Amino acid sequence: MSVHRPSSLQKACLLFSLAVAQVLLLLLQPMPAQAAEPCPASMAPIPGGTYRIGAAAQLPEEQPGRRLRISPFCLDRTEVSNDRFAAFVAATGYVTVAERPLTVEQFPELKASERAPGSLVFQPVSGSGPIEELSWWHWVPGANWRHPEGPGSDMAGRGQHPVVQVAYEDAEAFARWAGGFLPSEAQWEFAARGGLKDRVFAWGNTWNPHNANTWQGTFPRSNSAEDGYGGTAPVGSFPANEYGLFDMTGNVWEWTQDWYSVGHEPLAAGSDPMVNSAAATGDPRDPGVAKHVIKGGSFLCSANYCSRYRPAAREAQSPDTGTSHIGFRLAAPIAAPAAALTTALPVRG
Ligand SMILES: [Ca+2]
Repeated sequence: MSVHRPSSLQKACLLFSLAVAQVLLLLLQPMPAQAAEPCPASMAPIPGGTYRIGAAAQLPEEQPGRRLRISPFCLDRTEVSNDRFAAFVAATGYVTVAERPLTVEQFPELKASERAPGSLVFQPVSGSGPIEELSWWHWVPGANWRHPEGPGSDMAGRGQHPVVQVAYEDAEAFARWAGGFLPSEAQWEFAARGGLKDRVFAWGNTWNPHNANTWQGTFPRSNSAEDGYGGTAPVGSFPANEYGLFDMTGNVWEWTQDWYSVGHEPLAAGSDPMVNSAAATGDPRDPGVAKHVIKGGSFLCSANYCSRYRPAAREAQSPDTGTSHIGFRLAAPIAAPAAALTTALPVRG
């Protein structure tokens, strides 16, 4: 009986067919599901958790409030930069509050010559005499986000610096365009703490001027700029906290949604509270003006005057007033399940 032996050509064809079949099988395999990113690329996932807002042994307005629960959310890794704000303005034609003339309805006491658009600019105090409180702030016609210190200043070389001279409604308009929202004070402070429990600073309990852009020297006269910057710094110039957030301390103050009171009494208990009504809030230094909470301190915060370069620190700001040291960053809902994030990220609060 003869046995058919395959020729070399037949063997080669058989091997080729097997290889093709294997490739086809691989191609037909279902692809493993791609894990959805929890946040947009510019944002860090904040895992959520519980903490007590505020800080004992600090300023009166910071006294500890209730223990709060924060749900996971996303937060911009950096403050919104001039380049990012410029993209918004280019796309929408938006005109900021500081670029609009002052109306008779809003400021009936002003003469026509005093209604030119402008904003508040910090200027160091010279001389050695007594210093009147807040005398370092000057109304400068022509100051706006494109000219942060007035007509003689511009954006050259500052595309990555945080946008300033933005009023609250400017920040809200940007948020509507970009798809996000301004964080609440409770969210902001939780994120600034980076999972560290009851620490004075965003990195621990020991001050380090090289961890944030603040003021070194005697405010408001002399700034040695030991940290490398006398004014704003490009966003992300200093170390991030444990959640990957930059400049939660210093550089510029940041708008939050909450209305300001001295202390946290108006903040309700429970999850993700926010003081979202101006009723029964206020700043005793400026009665009758409802203000928003700003957080984080700025390049103007010094040990001798402000010292508000701490997560618990807070200030009040009139919503219609931008300055040369206030900016913002956005938050957004998180896409990933909370349980997965809690496993992936440190939660120590
Ligand atoms: Ca500085």
